[in-house]
This record gives sequence, C-alpha cells and structure tokens, in this order.
Amino acid sequence: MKRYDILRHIYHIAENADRILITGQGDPDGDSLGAELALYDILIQSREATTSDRIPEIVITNHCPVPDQYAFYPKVDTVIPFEQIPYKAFDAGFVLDSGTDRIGNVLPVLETCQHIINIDHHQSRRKGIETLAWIEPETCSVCEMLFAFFEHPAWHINLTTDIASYLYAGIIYDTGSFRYPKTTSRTLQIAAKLLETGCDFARISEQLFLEKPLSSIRLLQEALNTLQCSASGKVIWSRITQDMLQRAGASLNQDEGIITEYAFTKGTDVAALFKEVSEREIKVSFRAHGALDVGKFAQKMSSHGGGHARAAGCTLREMTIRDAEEYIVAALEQELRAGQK
Ligand SMILES: [Mn+2]
Repeated sequence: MKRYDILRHIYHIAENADRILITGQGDPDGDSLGAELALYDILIQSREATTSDRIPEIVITNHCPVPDQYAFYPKVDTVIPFEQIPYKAFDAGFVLDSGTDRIGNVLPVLETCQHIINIDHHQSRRKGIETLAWIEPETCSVCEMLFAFFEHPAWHINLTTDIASYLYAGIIYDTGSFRYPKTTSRTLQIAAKLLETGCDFARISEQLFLEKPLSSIRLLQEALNTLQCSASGKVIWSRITQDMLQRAGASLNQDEGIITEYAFTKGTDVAALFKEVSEREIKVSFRAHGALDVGKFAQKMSSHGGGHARAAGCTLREMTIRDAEEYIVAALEQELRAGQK
C-alpha cells in the first residue's frame, strides 16, 4: 500500500477508535519518544477538528520508563509507566520505531487491539501481529515519516510548536544532526518547515546531545579506560560493567554517546560497546562505517538482535561480559575477513 493510502486508512481507524494505545521500542529513544508524543497530538487534534464530542482516550506507554535525558520533551508526562495503564483493552494500537516483537511487556495489551498499526523504518524489522504496516526503511526516522500526516488531505491538523519540537528532536536524534547517510533533501526540507513554527531547535539540540549529568561524563571516563582494538585493528570496543556504573553513580541507560566517541576511529570498521545488564545478560551496541552491515550481523548473533546497517544492537544471555567480548569480537573479525575476499 502507498503512503497516501496508508494515511487515509489510519485516519478511518483513528476516527472510529475510542481507546488508542501508543507504544514503541521497549527502551524509548529520541525518535520513538518524539514520534509517540507527536502522534498523540496529531490524533487528538484531528478528532477535535471533526467529532469534538468524542475525544479518544489515548495512552502512551513503553516497556521501560522514559530515560531522564528526554525529560525536556514537551508534555513528556503524557507517557505513563506501563504499570499505570488505566485500561485492559484498546480499540487501536500504534507501534512506532520498532516491530511488535520489540515492545516487551506491552505486547499482551497490544494484542487486545482490533487494529494494530506498525510505523517503522528499521531495515531489520520482523513482521509481527500488526494489521497495518507502514514501513519505510529508507527514511531516516519515524519522526520524518510522521510529517506526512501534515501533507495528507484527510488529516486536518496544524503543525504546532510542540509537534515540531518532537519531530525535530526525533530527526536530529536518528540522523546525528543531519550527518548520517539517510539524511535526504526531504529531511532538510521538513526540518526547515519545523523551524518555521519557531521551535527552539538550538535548545533541543543542546539538551539532546550536549547536556549531560556529571555521572554520564564519569561513566564515559570509565568506559574509555577499557578501550581495546582487535588484532586486525578493525574492531574497537569498550565495556560498561555494574562496578563501573556504581563508581560513576550512573545507570545503564546513560551510555548514550559513549560509542560515538570512538566509532569513527581511523582504520577501524566496526565499534562495539558491551553493557553488563546482569552477570549473565550482556547488551551489545554496534556502529559500523565500513562495508559490514551490523544490523544483519546483530540479527545473526542473537534472536534479540537487529537495527540498521550502520547502527544496531543485540542481547546475549548465559555468558559473562568477558565471554561476550571474546565471542563477538572473534565473530566480527571473521565477518570482516570474509567480506574482504
Ligand atoms: Mn528511529
């Protein structure tokens, strides 16, 4: 189905739904959260413009709480903890920036929905229980995808400063401020329209990328102290252990930006960051700038893996962080060697 028809379809579903669930990837990021909040405003505005007597009950929730770094998003309190969902069943559910298999605890609630709409741009997304899929692997972010609502004749909505702030945040988050390859002229044209609303783009950028608590800087210091390069020099990695988190006074979701500090080290192809969730659960993030598709690699390494060609992640269970490092680095070296042939 074409984007135009999908948006018309979504309009009819949303128009007739009284209880709508909005969720996204288990651990919210700048794009998924921006998209959730933007969609909330879009759906409310649209209904107010037509049948104001029946404003839908909309709930935004995710498997994990909103990380502190996104506390500056306008009306971020609209996102409620999973345990506080006021209803057991919904008419329509939206899954943003992830397949329906990556929403954790929210899945049983999503299953109650008659209509399940998946809006995603992940290349490695798996088909799930959605009844309608709007997937654009070439688009930089779900926030960019959502801009299409404002171009469609069925949707009578205004681009408010709040919505522009969410979409701008999501777009710069997923493009590293228009630097990554999926940035297109359309991305920049959309960004220009967002700026026209007067949203405080400079402040959004500062808050999203630059402002960090001291504990995050301490954690960066700890992680960089563990930096290693593989024998071939092509793989560079570091780790975050529970001990390091304790010393830094940080939590595991404060790893943001650490891998980008060394992801583009000259001569390397792939960067990894190993995170000790518990003694036998290790999360690994990947960044690539060579030919290797780390999205596919992550998928191959674990059933909980996936992402994009240049940024991806996976979870390894039943191994210690040292074992995970050995296992992954060896596999990466092998992939890179195979790729050279
Ligand atoms: Mn995204």
